[in-house]
Amino acid sequence: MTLITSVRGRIIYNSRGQSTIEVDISTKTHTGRAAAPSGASVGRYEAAAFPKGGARKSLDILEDNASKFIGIDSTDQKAIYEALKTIDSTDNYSVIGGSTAYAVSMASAQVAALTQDIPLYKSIHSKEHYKLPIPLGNILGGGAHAGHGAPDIQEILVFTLASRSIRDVIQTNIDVHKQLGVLLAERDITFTRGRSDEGGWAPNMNNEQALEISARACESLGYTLGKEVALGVDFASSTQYNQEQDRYIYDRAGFENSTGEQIEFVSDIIKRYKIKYVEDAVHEEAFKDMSILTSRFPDVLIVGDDLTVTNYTILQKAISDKSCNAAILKVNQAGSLYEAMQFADMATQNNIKLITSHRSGESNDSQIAHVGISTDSTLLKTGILGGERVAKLNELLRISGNDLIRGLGEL
Ligand code: 2PG
Ligand code: MG
Repeated sequence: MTLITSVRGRIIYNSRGQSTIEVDISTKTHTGRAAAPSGASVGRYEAAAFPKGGARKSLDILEDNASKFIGIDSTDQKAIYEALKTIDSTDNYSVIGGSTAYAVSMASAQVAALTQDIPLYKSIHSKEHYKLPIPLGNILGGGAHAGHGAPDIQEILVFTLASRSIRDVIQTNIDVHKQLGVLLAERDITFTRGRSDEGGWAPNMNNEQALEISARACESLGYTLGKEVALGVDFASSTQYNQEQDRYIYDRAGFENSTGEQIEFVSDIIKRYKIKYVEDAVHEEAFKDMSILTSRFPDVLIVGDDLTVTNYTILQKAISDKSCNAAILKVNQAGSLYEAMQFADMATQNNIKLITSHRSGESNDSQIAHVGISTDSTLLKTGILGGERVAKLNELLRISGNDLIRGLGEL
């Protein structure tokens, strides 16, 4: 039976050494477990990770209210969401914390799958055919994910446009990352092989140099940019945006952009490096500015992350403003899995491609690989190296051995 019989939480560490919440949820026969990830570049309107009082306070509230989940059917994510709402009626989980909402709902989805003896992706969303998302690798990190001296832009990413298997795709991303490491070491004998939070290299260089050497890494492996492989960029522009001055300030590179200049700056990078994926190219409230890029580059994934924060209502605004043609799906931005799935449905109905994503502070869990499959996500954004990043990639490999799944997702 899939009814919940117990809920237990604890505080553990994430990949950055910060405290986070892990929850075990049991049925009579099985236990599901999930730990919440956390971001460094956090959108203003995403669920609050923790209440005032941090992880300890969040756990205390969960323990006081554990009985509210007992007897709920673990397959019923709506009921889990409603139980969370009886504890916290705020619209950003500022009472119980989005981390606890995440861990409770994901652990319950996990135990539902285990108890029914079906894969998690099927338990999250039952349908006839499933496609695997294409892994989006992080080859070079800066911004809020790396130290002083690294580029201002947060992530340079790589993904394949023409591969035969999920193993090929993962291997290609790893090869490009490795080749980039070789080129960085050749260029600078003081390069320490330091890496950013998600495993991409964190070299001492500016944006232009970082883009140029990343392009060279792909080309020196024999790839034509925009053909077999493509580069992507997560500008995480809210990190650079200064609201008072209404300017984007690039400290490392030593320049500032007005809104118009930012749009031309991004456009120029897209053209020069044949970029196919651009995330948060302008700040998180610049819906109209994003729409300029979306109409200018119909063949590029123009992606909202801090812009759309896995929030159903905000996505509606982005859709009506035509701000993006793709959106990041991070369950912990929404809080519960139920809300994240509402967001995914709305995106799909409106032709917005989905990119299921990790956070820069991660656990070793692999549930997001299943979320990516169940939501028919085009890409799975999950860093590159480090146990917590590879955990998600390895899960895709395990699943791809399953006869029920064929083919790669198409862009
Ligand atoms: C992002 C994410 C993941 P963070 O901005 O897309 O790469 O970073 O988890 O720090 O918000
Ligand atoms: Mg982002």
